[in-house]
Amino acid sequence: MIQSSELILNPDGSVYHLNLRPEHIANDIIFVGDQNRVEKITQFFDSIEFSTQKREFKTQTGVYKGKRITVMSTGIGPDNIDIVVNELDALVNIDLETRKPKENLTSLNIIRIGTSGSLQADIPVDSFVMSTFGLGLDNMLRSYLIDEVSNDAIEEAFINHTNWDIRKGKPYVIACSEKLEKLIESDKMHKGITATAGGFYGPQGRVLRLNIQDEELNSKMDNFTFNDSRITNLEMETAAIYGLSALLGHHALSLNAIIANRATGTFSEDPYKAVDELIKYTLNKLIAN
Ligand code: R1P
Repeated sequence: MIQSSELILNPDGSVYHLNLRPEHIANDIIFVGDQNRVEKITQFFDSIEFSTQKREFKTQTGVYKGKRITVMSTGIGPDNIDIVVNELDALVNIDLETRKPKENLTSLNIIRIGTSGSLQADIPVDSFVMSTFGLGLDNMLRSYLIDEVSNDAIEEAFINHTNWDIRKGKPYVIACSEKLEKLIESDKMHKGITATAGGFYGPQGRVLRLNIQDEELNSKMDNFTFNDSRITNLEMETAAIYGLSALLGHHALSLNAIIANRATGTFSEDPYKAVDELIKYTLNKLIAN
């Protein structure tokens, strides 16, 4: 039995941070970072059956062209992903009455619709990137036993290529769900490795008033290749989503609208339009499932 200090439930039986009970979520779940993006998606729904919000975690469940979908905001960063994915998994795979893991486990389909900065000059602002792998620079996942889901070969190649200072923790690499990749892919999508940082400024190579440990890291990342894959973009959630999903048995795929190009120093003139296009693209691919 999982103690109440370990799996915290609210008085109404909902999980502690997400404020959700099992009946509130669909099997297909879209993650966004920004809580204001939730309604940018559900505005296209035929109906909405449930809405809630606690802190940055806003959730709406409804139906889009006959398919029940949950949309939720994760806020920013891998630490929030630890909360969101563990609590979602508890909703489907732990009996909240007996506080015991269920015998028959459920696999959720999790798709992130995010924004991100491109590291490649030829992946321009307003384009879309699908993450074939998440490269975690953030360490969150290292609290779990990850050897069975992480890709050692890419990890080692990246560590050697960048001369990574291991005092920052050891990068980890996790693949996307092949099932969701096949469902969502098209010529519109760039594909590649998405690097996930544990912060926005120093951890992504931005220098304002503080010196950073490796000023060359972004340029070393943009010329890293492994078996024809390269690092396309840098954001703050993908590797953590892939890692926890793989460990818990869920399918995950991360899509990002490129709103900044770090290689050329450009920013989208209309980032909302790019995100909107990615939302419509993803919803229509999802209903083909
Ligand atoms: C940083 O501004 C945030 O934007 C990006 C990063 O991953 C980080 O969460 O994604 P979202 O727009 O999906 O939040």
